Amino acid sequence: MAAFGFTIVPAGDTTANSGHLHVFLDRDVSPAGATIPAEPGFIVHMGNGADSLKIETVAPGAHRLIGVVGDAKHVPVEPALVDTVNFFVK
Ligand SMILES: [Cu+2]
Repeated sequence: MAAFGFTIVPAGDTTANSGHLHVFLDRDVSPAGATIPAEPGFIVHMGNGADSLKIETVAPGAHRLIGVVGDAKHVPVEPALVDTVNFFVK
């Protein structure tokens, strides 16, 4: 994932216009204004400031992956920075 006009930083960093990435795999995005939950393999906090993630436990079939930027406290930034990819695993 890439961000433009926004800086990807580790969780806890309160620099303006920054945040860290979250991945929702086959899960709906959690409500705006609320802390993003964690669910291993399905809702992942990339709290180390990474911009890529490897998930090796995805079952064959159709999937939806949603990337969400959260702030230092794991709450989605506003306005929301979200993107969705649908993909198929053979
Ligand atoms: Cu987080």
